[in-house]
Amino acid sequence: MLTLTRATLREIRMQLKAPFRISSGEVRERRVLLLELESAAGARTWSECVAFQYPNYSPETVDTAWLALTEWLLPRLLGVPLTGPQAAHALLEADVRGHRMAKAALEMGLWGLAAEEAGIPLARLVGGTRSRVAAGISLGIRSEPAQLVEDAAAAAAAGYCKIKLKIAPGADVAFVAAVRQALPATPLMVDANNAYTIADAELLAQLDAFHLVMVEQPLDHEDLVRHAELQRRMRTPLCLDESITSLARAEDMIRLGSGRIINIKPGRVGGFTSALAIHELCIAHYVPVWCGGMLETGIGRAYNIALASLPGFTLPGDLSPSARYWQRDIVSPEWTMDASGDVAVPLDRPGIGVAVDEEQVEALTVRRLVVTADAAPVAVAAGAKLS
Ligand code: OSB
Ligand code: MG
Repeated sequence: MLTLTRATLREIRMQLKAPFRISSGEVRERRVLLLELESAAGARTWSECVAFQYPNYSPETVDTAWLALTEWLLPRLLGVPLTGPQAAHALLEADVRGHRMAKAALEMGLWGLAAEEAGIPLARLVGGTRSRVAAGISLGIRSEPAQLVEDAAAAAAAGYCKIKLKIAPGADVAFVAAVRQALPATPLMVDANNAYTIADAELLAQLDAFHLVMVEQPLDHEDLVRHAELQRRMRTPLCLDESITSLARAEDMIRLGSGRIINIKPGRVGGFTSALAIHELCIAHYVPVWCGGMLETGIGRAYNIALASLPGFTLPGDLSPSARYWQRDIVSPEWTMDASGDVAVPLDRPGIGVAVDEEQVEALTVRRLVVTADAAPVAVAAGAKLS
């Protein structure tokens, strides 16, 4: 039995090495919600919520996740014996709509905790089969094509297996053309983060000329129907990110033909149980998947790397190492990549595979809250009104 007895929520702030721009905004400093979890058996681990400061990627934010975790999610799991981490998903879904990033932070942490308790690597617990995973890089929007070419050339030289270019109206076809000309043979893709509408179909179809591996989430963050129409009008595979928030949405995508590839971010779909189900579905339908990123610290990356070691993750993930975003990461060892663009899956140590630099975390903490099983009955009673 896996019983969560204590959770510590923290918000830390970390400065990115360089501002990261997507179509809906720019991040300079990352506010990150971390969880530290303890079990009745005395195991302890860390997990991370992928929500950003502003609701410009999904409706959730650091502050809504903090609220959801403390008010509704932690109270229903603290002190409750679980047959295993896979039992948490249904409990977190019951009568709480949405808040998937908050749910995922807790649910994934339970997988980390179970791996600690079992004394096995997280990658093994989830069914991973690879010892190395291929890393791609995501390059933010720049004001001039020449700057993007410079970034992309450096990424190719560093060995990245796939280069993703963020695009937006005014920073699209000419930018992609310049990079393709400079790097004729590099696997390239673009990610629009919802910056277009179906009225832009002709412009988007111009991207077919650049032999891209895929075009990620060009249309609305909740859309499936218009993506299906766009996919019919383009040769390049569409990949959905924001629109896939659950197994049901993945089934809808496949049924409607809204895309041919899925970016699985476990933190976006409610956690590992949901991510594993989507992975299975995609294997059954020959839909390639890859693991996306959310500018995580080394804690969040540990979960992504464990997931990416599963057999259906056949495309390089946004798994760039610690030094890509951080002067100093909060894990040791920091995540690194070899010259062929591979990240080693830490199969030589139990749990999430890296140690958390707790002194550093403490120094970066701006708020902290401890919730224990003893305190839970109050909140459980409040929640009980719902059932
Ligand atoms: O859509 O994948 C995205 C960063 C911020 C917001 C959205 C996205 C991204 C990334 C980052 O592409 C990838 C990474 O974490 O390395
Ligand atoms: Mg994306």
